[in-house]
Amino acid sequence: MDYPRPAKSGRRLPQAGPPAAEKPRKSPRSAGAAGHPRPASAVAALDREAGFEIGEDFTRFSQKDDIFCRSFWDPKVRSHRSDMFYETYRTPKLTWRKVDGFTQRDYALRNASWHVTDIFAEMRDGEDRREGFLDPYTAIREGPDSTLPVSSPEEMAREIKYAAKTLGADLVGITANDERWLYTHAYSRENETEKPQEVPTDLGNVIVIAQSMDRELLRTAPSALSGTATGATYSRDSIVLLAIAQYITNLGYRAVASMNDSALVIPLAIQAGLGEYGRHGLLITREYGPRVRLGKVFTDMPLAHDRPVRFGVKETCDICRACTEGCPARAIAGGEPSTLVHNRSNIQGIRKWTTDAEKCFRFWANQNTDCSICVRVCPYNRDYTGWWSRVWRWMAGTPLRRLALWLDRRSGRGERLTPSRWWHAAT
Ligand code: B12
Ligand code: SF4
Ligand code: SF4
Repeated sequence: MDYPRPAKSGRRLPQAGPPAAEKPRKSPRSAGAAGHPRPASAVAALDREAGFEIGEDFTRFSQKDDIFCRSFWDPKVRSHRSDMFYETYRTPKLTWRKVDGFTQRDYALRNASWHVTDIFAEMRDGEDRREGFLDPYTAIREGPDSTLPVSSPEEMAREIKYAAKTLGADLVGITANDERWLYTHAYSRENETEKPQEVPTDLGNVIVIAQSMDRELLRTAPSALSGTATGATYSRDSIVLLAIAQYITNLGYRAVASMNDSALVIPLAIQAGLGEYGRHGLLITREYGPRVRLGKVFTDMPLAHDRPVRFGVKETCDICRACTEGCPARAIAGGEPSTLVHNRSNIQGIRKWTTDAEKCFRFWANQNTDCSICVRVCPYNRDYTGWWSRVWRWMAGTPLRRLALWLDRRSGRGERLTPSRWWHAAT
């Protein structure tokens, strides 16, 4: 398919300082971006607030080792099934399965939902770039020569959040750029090797955004149809991230819009106060539970930072196993947080709940679409516009959480909606 070429105004990313790739991987004590070293005490305090337990053996992660990259270069992960999995996102011959939720119309809608984010991803693939997934976005016009003076980073933070929400972000938080979460290297699909990380090391702040995913579509997981929630939210994320980065650029500051590329976004989102970490390895927000997709904009604009939030998720996960039991691949931890690493697709040296990506991705490849069962079954996955959900969230933040979990199980909230019933609503 002939996707549009890069816009004439497409620019190079702002360059400054040595690329992060040149920095050593072991750097637990210097968590600031290189241009903005933060005192170790400030880093330790933020880690405590965020509930992070990071050991001396902490080692930064290279994107080459995430399971998607491995499914190209690592024969242990790549298979005929994984090639077929990717093929279903492209091929028009989608009628090979008659199972409800995996028919031609389900794949047709899923693939349509990915279309916008795919256009950006494929725009510069001739230059070994897969923007939004392996490389940050470059489709941003040059800014002016002058820079808007910022006298109050607090006011500017309020303003940028207001602007980001106006441009389509559902949730916005701000934190310091943290080298620990930057990938040591990006991944070159063309050469199947590491390539230098592009985010300039002197962009000291990160604006993290969350976009809510469609709850009704996710109720149909596992199905190709439910993948429409994934694709539609990636497409929205791409547009919103680019718009925020363009706004900052128009004010004379530097901004790098990044979706899945460049850095681990969950720890950044936790630091930015968007939510807490759950047993299933995902961010749980107060507003949408785990039903969000995340993105981030790195910038040198002076901005005040948010603080991590706590609303009882850790304590609820301690006694709930809905995701562990619901996962068909048995990929989700059932015990205490630990430093266990299942394989090279997990970051080392952090005590946390960790998912086995090989098992998870094998399930995806076998069923020929992504999976969101762990999001569907999580009791925090609710519609919080309803008063009962808000009462439920309050209960889950108190010693009444066992009762809250029992009520959730009884309600049938996390049960699967058959895809044909989802389609039925259209008629
Ligand atoms: C690769 C990837 C996957 C891979 C494998 C991960 C891997 N180990 O290779 C697989 C296929 C398993 C996967 C599955 C899913 N993913 Co995914 N995934 C990613 C991606 C692109 C990269 C993450 C990565 O490099 N992981 C490799 C290492 C670091 O993994 P790890 O050690 O197991 O660490 C994980 C967590 O523990 C956490 N984490 C990492 N470092 C630290 C540090 C601290 C202190 C803490 C507390 C947590 C934490 O983040 C990692 C997420 O994989 C991120 C986007 C991003 N750039 O962060 C999205 C992302 C994490 N995925 C996302 C989602 C929604 C899913 C799915 C629900 C699928 C779907 N339908 O969208 C499932 C859920 C599976 C699960 N229970 O985890 C969302 C999560 C949103 C949220 N609410 O948190 C993200 C952020 C994408 C996005 N743009 O929103 N994913
Ligand atoms: S996405 Fe599916 S297979 Fe992967 S961890 Fe979640 S429930 Fe398990
Ligand atoms: S399903 Fe239960 S254990 Fe899993 S993340 Fe949600 S609340 Fe925590």
